[in-house]
Amino acid sequence: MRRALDHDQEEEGMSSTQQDQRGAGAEERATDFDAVVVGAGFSGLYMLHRLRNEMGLTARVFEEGDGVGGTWYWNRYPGARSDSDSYIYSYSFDKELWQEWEWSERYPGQEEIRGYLEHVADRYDLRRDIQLSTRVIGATFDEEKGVWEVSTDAGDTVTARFFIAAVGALSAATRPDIPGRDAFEGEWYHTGLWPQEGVDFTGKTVGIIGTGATGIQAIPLIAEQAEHLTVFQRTANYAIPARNGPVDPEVKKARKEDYEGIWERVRNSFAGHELWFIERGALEDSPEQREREYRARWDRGGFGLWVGNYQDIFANKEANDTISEWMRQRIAERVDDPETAEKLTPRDHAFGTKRVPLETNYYEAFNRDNVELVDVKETPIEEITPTGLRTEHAEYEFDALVFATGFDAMTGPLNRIDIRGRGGRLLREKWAEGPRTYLGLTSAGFPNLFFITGPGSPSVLTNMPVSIEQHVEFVSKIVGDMRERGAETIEPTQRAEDEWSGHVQELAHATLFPESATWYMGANIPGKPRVFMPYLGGAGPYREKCDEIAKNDYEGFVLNP
Ligand code: NA7
Repeated sequence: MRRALDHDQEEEGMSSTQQDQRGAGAEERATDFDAVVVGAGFSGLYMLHRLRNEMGLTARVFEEGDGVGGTWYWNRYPGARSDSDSYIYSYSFDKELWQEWEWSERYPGQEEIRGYLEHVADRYDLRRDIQLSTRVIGATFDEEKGVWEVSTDAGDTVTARFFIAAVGALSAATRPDIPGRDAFEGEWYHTGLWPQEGVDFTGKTVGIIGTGATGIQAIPLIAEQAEHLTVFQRTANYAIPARNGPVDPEVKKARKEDYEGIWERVRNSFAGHELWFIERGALEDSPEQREREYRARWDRGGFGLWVGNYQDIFANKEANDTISEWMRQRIAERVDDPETAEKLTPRDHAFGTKRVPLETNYYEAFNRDNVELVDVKETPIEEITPTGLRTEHAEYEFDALVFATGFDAMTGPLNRIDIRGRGGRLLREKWAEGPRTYLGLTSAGFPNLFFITGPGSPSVLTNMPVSIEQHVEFVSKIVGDMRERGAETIEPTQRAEDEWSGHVQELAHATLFPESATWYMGANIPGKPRVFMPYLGGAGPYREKCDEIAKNDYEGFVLNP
């Protein structure tokens, strides 16, 4: 209630410039804001900048955290770092910002990214339209008025023409429903909801569940601090060396001089990196040639071995076997104990069909005396106890238990909000069998609702800031074009949505991806529909598709009037 009052006072106290910024005809408008944006991470901050600073619209951003940063606000676990190179894990919309900002290492760490986003919030004067510590709990489309009514856990109810979900794809942290989950009496943490003040594991016995991208970053560092660390692994991963470190000043300089070139290449690439597939099939090369290609990428570190590899490794099992087997050999070389090495070796899925983590000393961590690996497929976790955890074969005691168990990806953050479209229909009910979107951006029956990097868009298969900028810019263009033609609402046709959703599945099922149990498939959440969620067509082609749709008078959309 207090926040609602604050908000009213703020409105009354608006300067004339601010009032001018509301755009022509604002006084007649029946909404509190032109747009409500949910989330103040990479997406929400840029969306606000575009809408308010560039287009002169009014917007309010609601953010659950008590600071900006989104993913980089919450994920403060040891080792939290982007797996994309820092020079492109950045905004590109402002050349000066990109030129001025100095990243200290090849990959940006959590604190540095959060600092960068704080800087962005200040630089573009965004904070005054961001309401922190406020979670959006509901958004209902009023069909008569053509506006969204948005409610928050702080008691606000505001109206807006546009409702923009910049909620992130990996922001709904999940703890698996293991029996006794809440019985543990020691400290427990989820990596995606890490305490702001950090955690000191010195002298402690620690258990960690999960060996995804997060667990793989955290385990070597927790191992260095803790007295003893037990790692509970369900699925072994193929992790690639990150090879982090400072970037050669000459390389940095050359990059700074090639702003246009870099972003032209990155935006039109498949995955939003400066990486390109080898234009041959893996089996067209001799084993010696393949070895050279794999080794070069391995030595360079990073995603080159994943999204810059032979073009057929994602679709042809035999081609994929060559890289999967090559990766298994690298693991065997690095882990001293053959039994532990075998446990760490993935044999149940094809390389690259699960998100490939980057690592720094991950495999070596298992050579330490204070680290133990438990394969929970072999010996399932039966129960979490007040003092630790029990598997089929043994009982473990811990001072602290870490859940590196991931997220209800892509749909989770949206389904946690009661989003009601035409006829009061709930989005999560519409999506009961899996997400249905047009372009991963909109959904039929939910006018003026936009998802930034939603299910059905390239998003998580790409370098996120690149996809985020494309979506934010496309949404801005739609909103601008609507203003120009006097349209009040836009929504996709059922047919366009069906065709797009079918296209997303068709592309996925032509590859090996759906055969692996991944969060891309919803397989990490019991009961979640098994539907491949991201769009596999590539960021560059997707961008072209969006541009073409806009040019063709918003083909697949209905604009009203
Ligand atoms: P992930 O990649 O979903 O990893 C979660 C890990 O937790 C993974 O190893 C899971 O095993 C494991 N897990 C989940 N539930 C259980 C249960 N019930 N028992 C044992 N182990 C379990 O999440 P991350 O946070 O690592 O990474 C998310 C994304 O963030 C990442 O892909 C990047 O894009 C950034 P599983 O593999 O499902 O068998």
